[in-house]
Amino acid sequence: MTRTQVGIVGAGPAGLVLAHLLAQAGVESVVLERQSRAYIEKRVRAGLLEHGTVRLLKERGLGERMLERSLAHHGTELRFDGQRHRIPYSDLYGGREMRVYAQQELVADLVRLRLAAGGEIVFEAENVELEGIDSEAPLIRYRRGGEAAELRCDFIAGCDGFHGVSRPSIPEGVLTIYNDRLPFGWVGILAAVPPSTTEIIYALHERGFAGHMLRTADVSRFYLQCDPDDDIANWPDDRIWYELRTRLATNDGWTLGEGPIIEKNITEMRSFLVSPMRHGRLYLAGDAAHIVPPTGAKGMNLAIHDAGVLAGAVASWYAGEGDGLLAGYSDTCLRRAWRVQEFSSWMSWMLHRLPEDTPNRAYREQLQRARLEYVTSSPAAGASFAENYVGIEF
Ligand code: FAS
Repeated sequence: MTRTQVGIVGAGPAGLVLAHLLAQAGVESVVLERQSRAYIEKRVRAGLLEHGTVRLLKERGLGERMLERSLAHHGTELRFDGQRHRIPYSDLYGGREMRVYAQQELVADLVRLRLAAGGEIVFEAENVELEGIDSEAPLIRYRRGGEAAELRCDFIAGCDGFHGVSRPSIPEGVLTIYNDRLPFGWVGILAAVPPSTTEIIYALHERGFAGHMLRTADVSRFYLQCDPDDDIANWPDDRIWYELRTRLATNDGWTLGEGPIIEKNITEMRSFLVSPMRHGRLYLAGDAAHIVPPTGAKGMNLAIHDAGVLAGAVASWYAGEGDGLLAGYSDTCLRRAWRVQEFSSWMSWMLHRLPEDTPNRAYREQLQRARLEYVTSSPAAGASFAENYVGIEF
């Protein structure tokens, strides 16, 4: 059996940032990751860093490569009725910018920096099981290379995402679960084609939502609204490009560059959250505790925010300052999580074609239009959008 102060399950943004911040506070941890290093460093997901996330990574010495290679963004474009409406969110929110940087690049940076600093990450840790989470010495059992292993710790951080083992380890009846599956899904597309825009585009079209995100100078990320239970086999490349061209079209002749599609999959749109985000000595962070629809590009940023709060609370406990911050961990994170849930849900319902069977559909479509016109014409509404999109600071 080995021993550490904090056992971290999951080497995603939450787990890796947590490990770094704990080490900087002199707190030891071991990260247990189910997948291989190569797999997690290739897994395509998020791509937009909020202002607060960039600041945290920079201040903690974790952002050098991100600052070199990422693109700074100062506005976004909403499109409807073939018209383009730019929201200059940096001008509307104190000059704060966002940065486009693929999640897998950030994960690779965090792994490399952690290992270089002598941190311990156990890859391909299988059958992770948590025991004694409501005792003062919880235990993590796992297997590695066919050998059984045990990790005794003071705290366990469940950073193992929505499908991890941490949340289910909390006894029945402890958690209040909030769950809202939206009636639309996204076809997520990664294409080897330079972006046809310098800023992210969100478009509402009568055929459905389309998004033109960016990743690098030669790779672009796109999203197309689809039925949540659709099958990617129904989306051959030529249909994808037809729908993107049609839904993103403008009246001023803007054209979309096309190229080979390197990856495509279907993501459901869900809002999910549990409260409290802890039980005994187990603390949940990131997707293990909450999922937001990707419309607002919030999931990864919220995960990193949780890690920052948890690292501060654990470090304060070890510094002999009592367990006040640990006791307040869940409420602090949930306050932000609910703000992010509300914004992501509001943005999703504003930008997606309403399903045919939506009750009172024609009326709700008018509400959608009124929201779009308000947020693209009123400086006050634009400023509120900017504050939420770039990352609200409580
Ligand atoms: P993660 O899921 O990233 O990491 C959890 C880690 O735990 C994984 O490495 C996993 O392998 C590991 N794990 C799981 N079970 C384990 C076990 N039993 N034992 C050990 N390890 C285990 N967010 C955005 O902001 N913008 C986007 O555009 C966006 N697009 C997305 C597209 C897709 C297809 C998906 C699935 C998500 C997307 N997200 C997006 C959300 C996503 O980025 C998450 O919010 C983010 O990864 C959360 O980070 P973590 O909480 O660290 O969880």
